[in-house]
Amino acid sequence: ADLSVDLGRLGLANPIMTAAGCGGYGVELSSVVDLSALGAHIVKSLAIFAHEGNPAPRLAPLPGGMLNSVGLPGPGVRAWLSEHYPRLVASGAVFGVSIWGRTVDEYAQAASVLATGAPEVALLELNISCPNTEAGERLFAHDPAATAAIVAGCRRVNDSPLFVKLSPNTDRYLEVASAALEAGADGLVAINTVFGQWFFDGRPALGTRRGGGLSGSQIHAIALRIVGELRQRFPGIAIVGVGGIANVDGVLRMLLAGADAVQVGTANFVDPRRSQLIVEQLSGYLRSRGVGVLRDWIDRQSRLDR
Ligand code: RRO
Repeated sequence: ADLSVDLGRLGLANPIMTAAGCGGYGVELSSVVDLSALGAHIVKSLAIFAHEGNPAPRLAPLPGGMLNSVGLPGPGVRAWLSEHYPRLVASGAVFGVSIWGRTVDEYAQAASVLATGAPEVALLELNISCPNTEAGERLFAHDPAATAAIVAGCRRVNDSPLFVKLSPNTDRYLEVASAALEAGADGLVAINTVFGQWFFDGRPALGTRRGGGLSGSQIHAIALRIVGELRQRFPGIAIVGVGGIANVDGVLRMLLAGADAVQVGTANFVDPRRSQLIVEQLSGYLRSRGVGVLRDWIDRQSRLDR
């Protein structure tokens, strides 16, 4: 089947991507996953500097999902460029890079290093919504003006398609999305993890007391709702849906909610081959129904919905 999708000026062979942070830097997966079979692989958030991340434990399993306070560890964009980028290019994968910073300028610096050093990067995901930063509640994703400044700063130095990853932990995500698009973003990714905490015997499950990000099936309905709201508000804009997608049913739900493509996150922690399996499931689903083109199926179902 033809599974191709268009995300504005970015075309993908199929709508399934790995979610940032859920497949490392790609090379870790390449012994068990054919990265080139994915719509795209998204590299874990990188900053202009190397960063250690949070104290252990950083992950706590929950029924149907998990809680994380990983805290943005990473080698920094320059080390990634020399250590990982060449191998990712050689894998034949289409890949994007997620970036983050403590200031507007740090986002632009990371985007600038990638613009010169990494021409094969298919998209940049601006991660303004990690719940595990020191900024705590004062995330960029809660602030339309800061978001616009980050997008404009990156846009100035980098021509790649820019996607902004929105937070479910604010009621301002529509305003933030609007500011991002006005400042030159190509599309939106929704959602990052839902801020939460979990206790065992009165002790926090994570090494950080304040809590962390909840992911997996428990946030699926929230992600579907926010993607639906974004689609209504921004009809022609590229939207990537992420949150609790673990199989083809989740993909179809998300596409019908209005996403143009999806990302698979937590399910990859259970089985690193999950994203690739879902591509195969999607093919099989369409084949068994005699559908040759995914986009035709989406159009037809969306009409039935109305
Ligand atoms: O590294 C993390 O703790 C992390 C990030 Br960058 C993110 O965007 N979302 C998340 O749940 N964890």
